[in-house]
Amino acid sequence: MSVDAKLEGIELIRVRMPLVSPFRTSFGTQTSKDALLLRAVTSAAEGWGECVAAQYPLYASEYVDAAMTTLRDFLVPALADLAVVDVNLVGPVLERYRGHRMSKAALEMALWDAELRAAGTPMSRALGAVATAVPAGVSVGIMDTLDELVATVGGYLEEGYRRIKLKIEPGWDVAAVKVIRDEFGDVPLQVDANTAYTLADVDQLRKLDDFDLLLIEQPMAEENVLGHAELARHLRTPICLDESITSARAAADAIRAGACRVVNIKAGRVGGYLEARRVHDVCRAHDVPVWCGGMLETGLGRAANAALAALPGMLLPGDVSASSRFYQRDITEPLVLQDGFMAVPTGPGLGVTPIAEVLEAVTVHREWLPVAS
Ligand code: OSB
Ligand code: MG
Repeated sequence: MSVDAKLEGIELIRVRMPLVSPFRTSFGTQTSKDALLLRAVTSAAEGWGECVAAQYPLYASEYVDAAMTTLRDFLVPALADLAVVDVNLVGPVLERYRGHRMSKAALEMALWDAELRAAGTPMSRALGAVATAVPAGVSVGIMDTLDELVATVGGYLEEGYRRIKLKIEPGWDVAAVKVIRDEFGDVPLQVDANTAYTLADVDQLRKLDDFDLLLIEQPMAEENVLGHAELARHLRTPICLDESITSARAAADAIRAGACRVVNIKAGRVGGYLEARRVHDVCRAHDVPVWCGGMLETGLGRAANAALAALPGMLLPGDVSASSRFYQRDITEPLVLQDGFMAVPTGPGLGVTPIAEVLEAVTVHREWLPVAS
């Protein structure tokens, strides 16, 4: 299975892609996507990684410019200590640098893709995925009007999406959920507050209990794990944590504290796909259902997420949507909906590769970082 390859270097490729429509959340409105792609060049194969840090530090403290600096000055140089390209060695080699999980995740992803392509192994198989296709959910931004929300959700349901997630904030919560229930009946529905509430909002949040939501995602601040445990005592709707779950250890602690009954797993947020699998394993051991989150990934991250979403503990549909949810033209062959499901890629590694001309057209910066060894 393993091919002993040496790492020659990492290319950082920054791209900017327009979104098909503005994506509004409680932390801001996004009209384009800045992604940082990593191309790992090894003696055996090339691999691709994607850093999910956004242009601005609004969802998380990491952001693209900081990720580039971190990778250039610390993380990529640390890979000189890697004797061979082996994904299991990446985390340990980077561990002495604190935080910067999205940057670490991107690097691990690129090296893993190279390793898997050299070995001819799909990422889904390496992860231990069991499903060959995963149900697709879609994350729906805050809109100017309820009519606009109904039209947007109606369009997604017509496309075949199996679960709707509404972004909420104070002033856009109960009415938004009610209009979707009134229009579309018992469609699988959940909400995501991205930390927009506090315990003082408990009466408002309790009103959501009337709508049979699958879950409410991250109602309060990232650090407020015990506050979520308190809130949970007042709600029937299960609380799901996203921002708070930064590692498998954090997941274990949150579960023990009673802060969540469901967990959103994002590889970037926890430092990589291997730690994401550990989060999955911890939750599964506690019978806590998990689902795969999204960060407006290009086809590269989208392919990896489809593989992650195929793990056996992924008991709820994820924010695993088609390329067309965000992009007119993805940098890889588009990932498409098939009867409300996303196929798990079957080719070696990620199973998808950037299309050179498309990548070229959206690239705003390239930089080669040789790895001395
Ligand atoms: O909180 O899940 C979130 C997008 C960017 C940052 C945070 C979040 C999101 C989403 C998922 O809601 C969007 C997607 O489908 O990729
Ligand atoms: Mg979220």
